This record gives sequence, structure tokens and C-alpha cells, in this order.
Amino acid sequence: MSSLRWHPVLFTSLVVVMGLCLPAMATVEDLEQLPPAVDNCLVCHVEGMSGLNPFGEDFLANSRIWDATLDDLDSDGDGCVNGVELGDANGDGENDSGVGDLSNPGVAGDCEPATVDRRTWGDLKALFDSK
Ligand SMILES: [Ca+2]
Ligand SMILES: [Ca+2]
Ligand SMILES: [Ca+2]
Repeated sequence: MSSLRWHPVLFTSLVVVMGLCLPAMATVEDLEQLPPAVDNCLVCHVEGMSGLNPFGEDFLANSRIWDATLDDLDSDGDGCVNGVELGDANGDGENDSGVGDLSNPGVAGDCEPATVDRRTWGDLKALFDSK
């Protein structure tokens, strides 16, 4: 029976391996939760993948769900809400029409807030697109 008991070193190694693998698997699944234009792990992670950036922290705090709540936040504080930075200003999970260059919602300074609030502009465009 003693051969079936977990050896402490084996158990610790298994826990460490699981700890390294699970976040990587979760990253792929999490990426699929975000608007389709998002194809970069650095949207949520810092360079070197050693941690989460402010958007990644907010995504985690929002139960890893992209919705209107996360869309409306400005995680990095650069004046552009997350939805505008990721090309989904109305937060429906689909790319908005006419989306240009995306910026990173976890990195400040890569998005220039327009004179007209870009979220308002997205809402106006959505109204015209629905006609
Ligand atoms: Ca921002
Ligand atoms: Ca959209
Ligand atoms: Ca940004």
C-alpha cells in the first residue's frame, strides 16, 4: 500500500507543473472571450508574461467576461475606455464597423482621446449602422 502514497517531492512537482500550465491554458480561453480583433496576449499581460497589466486585472476582477461593465472602464487611465481601445465601443463582443488601429487597454499613452468622446462616436455610428 505504501507504493500508492504520494511522495512529497512528486506531489510538490505536480502542483508546480499545474501552476505553470493552467494559466497558459486559461490565457487562450480568455483571449476567446475578448472582441475578435484581439489577438495578442499583451492585451492582458505585461511584457515577459510575468503578470497582468491593469486591463488584465480588471478582466480577472470581472470574472474573465467581456461585457458592458468592462467595456466602459478605462483600465489604464489614458482617457480611452477599454471598448474603444479594443474596437468594440458598444461592448457587444463584436468588432465595430470601420475600426482602425487598436490600442492596448492595459498600456497608457497609446490612445489619443478625441475631442468628441470616442465612445459617443461609436454609439452614434451604431445608430446609423442599424438604420
Ligand atoms: Ca484606456
Ligand atoms: Ca461592437
Ligand atoms: Ca491604452
